[in-house]
Amino acid sequence: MKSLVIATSNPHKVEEIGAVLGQLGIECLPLGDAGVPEPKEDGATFEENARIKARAYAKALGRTVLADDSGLEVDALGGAPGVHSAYYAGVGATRAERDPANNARLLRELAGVPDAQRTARFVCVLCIARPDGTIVAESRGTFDGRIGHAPRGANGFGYDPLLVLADGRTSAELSSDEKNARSHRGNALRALVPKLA
Ligand code: ITT
Repeated sequence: MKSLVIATSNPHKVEEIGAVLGQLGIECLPLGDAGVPEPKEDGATFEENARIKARAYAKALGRTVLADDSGLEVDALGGAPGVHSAYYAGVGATRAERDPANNARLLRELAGVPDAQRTARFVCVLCIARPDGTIVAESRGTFDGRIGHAPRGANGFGYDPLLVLADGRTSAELSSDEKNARSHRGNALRALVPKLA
């Protein structure tokens, strides 16, 4: 398999997936303006949602595609926002509006929670499906840290400015190469590629 359609509406995912898979010799193609309606992500797990997206886009495009379902699990919140990460605050028409609103809600929910109890992780589940719905490969990766007390850093997207890593930087203070080398998405991609052989 030398090229793959990345079935996501999120340009940051396309960039991160393309950087890692490009180094592994796989060309990544964005959805572009194919006009495929976004499927309803009503699964209870990242795995279910990744399969929903992979199958819907593969069927609509008639091509083998890679889908990514990801989010943030916060231990003090019982794993929330989890599969609801993208729309946690429930407001915002665009990603640029939703991300800061989601971060603000997360900080409100964790007000007064001490550092030791602010453990969290990003989770990424990847799924490759064929147009007939066959799942070709799946993988999962995680990225551990703690939720900070204020956003920090200008790189990345989503909750990156709030995930504080062991070295004290946030995920949004990593370069894209550093993030890809350590992240949930990078780890899931490196676990996926051997399954494609
Ligand atoms: P698609 O469903 O079209 O792929 P999406 O952005 O809506 O795009 P998800 O449903 O998987 O994707 O939601 C993932 C959310 O989790 C995303 O909006 C971010 O808020 C958060 N997230 C996922 N990966 C992240 C990362 O690497 N850094 C920061 N936040 C991340």
